[in-house]
Amino acid sequence: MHRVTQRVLQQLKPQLKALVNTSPRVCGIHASPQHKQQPAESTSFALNLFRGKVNTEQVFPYPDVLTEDQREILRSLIDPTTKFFQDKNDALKNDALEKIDDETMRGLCELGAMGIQVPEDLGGLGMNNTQYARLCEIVGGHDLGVSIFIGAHQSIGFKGILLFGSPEQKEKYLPKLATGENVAAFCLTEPQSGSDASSIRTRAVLSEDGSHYVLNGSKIWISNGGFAEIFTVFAQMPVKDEKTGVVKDKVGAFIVERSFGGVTSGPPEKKMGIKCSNTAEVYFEDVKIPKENLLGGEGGGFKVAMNILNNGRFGMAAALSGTMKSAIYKAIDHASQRSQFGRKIDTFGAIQEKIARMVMVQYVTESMAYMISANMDRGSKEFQIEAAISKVYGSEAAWFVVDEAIQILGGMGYMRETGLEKVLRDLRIFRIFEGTNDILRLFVALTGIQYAGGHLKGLQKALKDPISNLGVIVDEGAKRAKRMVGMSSGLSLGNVVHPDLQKSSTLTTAAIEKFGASVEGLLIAHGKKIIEEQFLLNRLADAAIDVYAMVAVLSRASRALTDHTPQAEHEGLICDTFCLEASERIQKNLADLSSKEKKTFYQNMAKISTDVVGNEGPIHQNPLGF
Ligand code: MYA
Repeated sequence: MHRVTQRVLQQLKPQLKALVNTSPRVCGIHASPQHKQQPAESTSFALNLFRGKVNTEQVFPYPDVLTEDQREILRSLIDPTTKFFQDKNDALKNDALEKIDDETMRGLCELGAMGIQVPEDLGGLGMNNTQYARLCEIVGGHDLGVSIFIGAHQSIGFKGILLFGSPEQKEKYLPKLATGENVAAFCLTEPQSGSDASSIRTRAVLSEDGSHYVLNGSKIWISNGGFAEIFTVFAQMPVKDEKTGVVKDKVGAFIVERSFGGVTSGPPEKKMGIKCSNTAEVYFEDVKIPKENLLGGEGGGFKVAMNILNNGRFGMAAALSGTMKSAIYKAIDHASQRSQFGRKIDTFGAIQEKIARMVMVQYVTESMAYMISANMDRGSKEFQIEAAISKVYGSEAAWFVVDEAIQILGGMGYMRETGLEKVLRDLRIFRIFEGTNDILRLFVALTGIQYAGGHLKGLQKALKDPISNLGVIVDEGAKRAKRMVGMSSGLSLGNVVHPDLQKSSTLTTAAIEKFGASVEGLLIAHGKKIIEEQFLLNRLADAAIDVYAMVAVLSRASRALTDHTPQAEHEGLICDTFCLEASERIQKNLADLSSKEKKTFYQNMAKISTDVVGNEGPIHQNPLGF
């Protein structure tokens, strides 16, 4: 073994020791089971990022999964769907009336919009995730309130039946759900249980004769909760551990019909936005659920819930990329018509910077959404980190884009009739529901750290038996030795990125190397205590989001350039411009992880907050002193 490599590994030994006790359970949030001990190699690009590794399988070349037939079917639906939303659905009227009228509901059902992914033999359109994403984009571009109605129904309401249902359950429920004869809702959140989803108190107990469960409890903020007929309900249930015989409560998932009796709903909630969608409390009082309506097995409900949410999140990114596109059209239309100071305002740098940034983040969101949907369609099971990233990125990008569109339109943007005011109100909830962006950032950072930590533990084991593990040790040692002398460890995307984008490619690989080294640095510095370092975890998550964004646009723009599409040059420009800015943000976020000044800053922030909370309000007085 090379001398430098040997020395580096000797230095690393005690640091790796600190990782041995890293608990898999981190702040409630912990990684998937395969990542608990010695994690398997993952195909997820985002997970590997935490090891400073590039796995291009999911990201290069930019995936294209549609067959000619699927493309044709989708094309045939785009015009009628767009026309329906332009001619038949009045988003501002829905917002004012706080409901979707019966005719619009009927129209949506006739379009097949209630069963987009239900197999054709069960009455749906049989679309895959990519086709679904394209339709979500149209809905999101016209009316986010309606998108919640149909999204709560199929993206989460009956998704559990699609993903985990038995053939009998599917046959029984999906046909009426696909046509919209029955509407579905997803019942997880409770008054005491929001982000901490496993702390729900609603309970289901098996009847004495074992024929049914008896469900009691209540749920809040349930989309479609006021009128849904079919509910996917999460509840605690007693489950006996086969090994120990100990009975413990675990979450179960149940298909509940309103017609079972004992199911009631509260009045529609008054909300800031998405007003035409119904949100209500749902109460369950001694509801008798047939035993066969359990989903995902006894105590398997938490996994069902997480998988439903993981599966639906890319749809939100797709819908929001449609929302952003509509807002961009409005902003451009105004900026190119409006003259001030003797010039069209789109010729001013201040407006150009806004428009360019709006277009870039829309491009990023769209690139992520279709990359994830394609991987899901290719059968990948490892997309939860990417899906969470797309939800966080898309919801923040859309807020930014619509806010800037309002700014470009000035006074006009603030007027209700322009329609943007409604969209901004609608958008606010997207950073809160389906997993708050705050909890999803922690989820991304901690799941990734745990995966990387598992592999470092593997390295530590290898160091105990260097002879049998020489290959691993030499590779890892060489990587670290190069890093220590400021050299690249040899990562390259050169063979998959188009030659015109080499500069962005180099920025991306540099960011990935720095990212991997930063994760290792965090683990070595904090060990299992990293779970308490939320100031750091947030910055790490932001860097991960930016790296994934860079890779998504690099891949998409490379494909455009390789295929010589008419838009390729423009896409290359977007890609290079975005990567330049994103790499600067990443460098800053990663530098902040180990900066002494920043440490003081985090401590100050924690103290200000603790002081103010302790004082039950701001401590400083008005400058006048009274
Ligand atoms: S619905 C309500 C949404 N609510 C939430 O999203 C709740 C957020 N909370 C959580 O996700 C969890 O509680 C967190 C962890 C993440 C905080 N994938 O001990 P644990 C596994 C796979 O860490 P906790 C709404 O808003 C984990 O590996 N597995 O868990 C609708 C472990 O497994 P094992 C996961 O601390 C709005 C086990 O679970 C995941 O309790 C309407 C326990 O882990 C995961 N993600 O929680 C929207 N997380 O035990 C309408 C954990 O085997 C739709 N695990 O090791 C709109 C759509 C618009 C588009 C449509 C247009 C048409």
